[in-house]
Amino acid sequence: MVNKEKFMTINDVKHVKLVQWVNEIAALTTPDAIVLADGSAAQYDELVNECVEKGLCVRLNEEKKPHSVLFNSDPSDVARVEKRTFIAAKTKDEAGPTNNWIDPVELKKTLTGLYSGCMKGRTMYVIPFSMGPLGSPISKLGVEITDSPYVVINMMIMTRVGVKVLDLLGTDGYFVPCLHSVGKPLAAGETDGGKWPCAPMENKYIAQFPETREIWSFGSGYGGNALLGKKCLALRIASVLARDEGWLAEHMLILKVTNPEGKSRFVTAAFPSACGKTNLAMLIPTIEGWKVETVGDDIAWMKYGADGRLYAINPEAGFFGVAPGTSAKSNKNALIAASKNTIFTNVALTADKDVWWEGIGYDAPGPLTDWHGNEWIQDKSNKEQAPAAHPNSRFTAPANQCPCIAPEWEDPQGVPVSAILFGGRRPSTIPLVHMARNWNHGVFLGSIVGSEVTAATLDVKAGTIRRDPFAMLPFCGYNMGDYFKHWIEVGKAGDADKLPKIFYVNWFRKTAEGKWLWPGYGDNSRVLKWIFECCEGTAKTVDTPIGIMPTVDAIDRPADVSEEDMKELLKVDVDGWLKEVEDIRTNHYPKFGAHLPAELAEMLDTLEANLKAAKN
Ligand code: O2Y
Ligand code: MN
Repeated sequence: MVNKEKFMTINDVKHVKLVQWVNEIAALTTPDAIVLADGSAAQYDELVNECVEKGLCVRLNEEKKPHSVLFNSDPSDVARVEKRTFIAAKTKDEAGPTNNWIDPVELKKTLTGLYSGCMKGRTMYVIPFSMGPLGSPISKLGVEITDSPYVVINMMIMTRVGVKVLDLLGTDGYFVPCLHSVGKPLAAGETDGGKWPCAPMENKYIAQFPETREIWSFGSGYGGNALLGKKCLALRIASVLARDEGWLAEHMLILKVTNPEGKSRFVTAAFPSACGKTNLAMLIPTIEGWKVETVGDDIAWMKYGADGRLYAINPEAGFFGVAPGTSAKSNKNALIAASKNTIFTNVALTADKDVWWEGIGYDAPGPLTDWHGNEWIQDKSNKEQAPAAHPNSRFTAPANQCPCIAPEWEDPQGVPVSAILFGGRRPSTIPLVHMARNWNHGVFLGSIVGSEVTAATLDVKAGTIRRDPFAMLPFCGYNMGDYFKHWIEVGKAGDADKLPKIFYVNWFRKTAEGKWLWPGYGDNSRVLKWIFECCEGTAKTVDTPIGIMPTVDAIDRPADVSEEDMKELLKVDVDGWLKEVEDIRTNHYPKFGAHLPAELAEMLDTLEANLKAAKN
């Protein structure tokens, strides 16, 4: 039991509405105790100790992973649950064609029933948090109520938590209320018995109420479903705030590129989940003299500064990175960031209490305990062997532990953005890089982002493009057609010369035989260099039917990429693009109906006309 005497309590809170809300939720959920998360290291340690004592996590080897723990979740609670995620706007039309919608009144009724008595036998934690540097004009404050100590300690890494946030809130400051429960009340004398508590899938709800700017999450204790500052607030609710207040809340990494002369530029980039955003944000350049540093790996909030440029902040304070595939080769900086003070979830445990996962870069050092808690012995001859770490296993690591964190990463004013990148996994058609002619053309490129479906699933044929506009498909809190319009409006509000240039990149091109054409990882710095030069006005470029492209000698070629490969990577595949136009015209844009901005329909017509002219 957390010793409440040591810490500030809810009775010390001066914010009248906050206290009222806490009391209301306590009356509904009937917890055994209420604890205020004050943000102190002592409270973090006490919560971790409590979890260790209850068998909910394992303390790792103090020499190999100091001050770190490993949690295993329930097998039904391992990732964001998009089918159980709802935008409860007043009308279905406001939620749009890409979101699950439920009437907010109906949903609140259902959830109030589920929340009733749901914290029985548990402690209710009240977490005041800031998304973004404390006091930044771009930051937003939230308060999460949760019955999960796992959520509290993760929020303490991922956001800025505690007394300083209460000071900023004062007696009546605005906060986004975020309500969370794992949905597993305990009967008198019952314990979790060392098992991750959560509710069955049909009772999981990740609900956003855009009109009232509320988040109600029930039944899942995992990641984006439960750490409500991240996807729920910083993207779904923030996208609504951004629309109404004239800024951008985006699923984007932020990085800083510095050239050999010491000039720096900041770049943001949006890729669908699982396209290597964390790796790009932390890449180690393979070109002499260039440097890349990280501001953020997942979310960017961008607002106009007094000088008319767009400034970005990373609203988060940590990385919730996917573990499998993270190795010294793919992302050494992430491994170092997660080498201490880290919470691991669903990775495998070695005999000496270190962590291991598939793609860590070395074989399992003897028998392991897999993420289910069973003994696991690596059998490389068995291609069907179930993985030791869940494919969506995670590390939660403080951002300031990343060796390449940019000195400006917590600048309350944000960093001035020179370039915005969009990309997806496209084995064919989309070239390695091309630049939009102007802002609206860039918005068009963002709106058509997608990845090719590689293996046939029940509902989609292999080879189909699954569109994920702006990589925001699961994260836009309102009608995606209106969101496109908002991007166009933001462009109109700026001075064309000061707006970031927009690029479409594709690291995932393959030959007909399925061989990668581009090595990716650190070699992506070569593309960043061309993008940097475009911003400087010194790049070698050629105007093409699809936009502005590098000449074939404009990008420094890695030793293992032939000139032929480079030509292929930078070719305009006119027939492939005409198919792309057809797919956008028939399958993608019609979804948005009258909400599709005319500017984007015109861009599609222009692209088609350009391609047809090039063909004739
Ligand atoms: O499965 C989850 O709950 C995590 S999803 C996630 C985590 C960190 C960064 N991005 C994502 C994502 O799905 O985009
Ligand atoms: Mn993400």
